[in-house]
Amino acid sequence: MPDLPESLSLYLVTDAPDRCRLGLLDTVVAAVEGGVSLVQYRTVHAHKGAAYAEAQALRALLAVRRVPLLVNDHIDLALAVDADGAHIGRRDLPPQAARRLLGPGRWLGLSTNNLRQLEATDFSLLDYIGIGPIFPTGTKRDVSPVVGVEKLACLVARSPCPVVAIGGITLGVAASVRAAGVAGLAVASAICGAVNPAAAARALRRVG
Ligand code: TZP
Ligand code: MG
Repeated sequence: MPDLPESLSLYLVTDAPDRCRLGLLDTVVAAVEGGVSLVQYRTVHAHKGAAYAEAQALRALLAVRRVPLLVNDHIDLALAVDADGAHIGRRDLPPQAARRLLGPGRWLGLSTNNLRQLEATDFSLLDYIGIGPIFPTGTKRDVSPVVGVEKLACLVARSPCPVVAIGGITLGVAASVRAAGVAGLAVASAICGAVNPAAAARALRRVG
């Protein structure tokens, strides 16, 4: 698999299947064809068996394309499908517990919204952080306050590890977000909700 931060460059966060115009798996295949460099499987499934089956299908299709897979929130699912790592938020398992379960060989990312959180972070446990929401988003409920690109640039400058920006990122704002110095753009609806996810990914990939 490629290294971080190269893999972070265009980071696809999977949206709910009914928000993926082509369905989840075909959307991911098209997005990878367009240049997505990593996929985070994010699900709000209450049914863990169904989530496991989806994650396994993603693992299989991404492995042959040599694109890393991360699992959002669920460390058990990440281990069960032999994912490349996991992404956790501030209401998930704490980073120390997540790292203990994942071991040293998988990537771990943590959501971060502000300087207070950044300063309290033990970066020795992490491979990257996700900062957001940069702009308003309709994809996730209960998001933290909007960060904006100026504050993003300040947080990037203070982060000892690579940063992906997330939340409301579309083609129209991609250049301004890249200019903040991030390692990558994390995108859900701008790719999953596109009529042509491959073209949407290709256009985002060309920016920066
Ligand atoms: N975390 C912060 S914003 C967000 C997540 C999972 C949703 C990103 O989705 P979109 O559609 O790219 O705004
Ligand atoms: Mg979470």
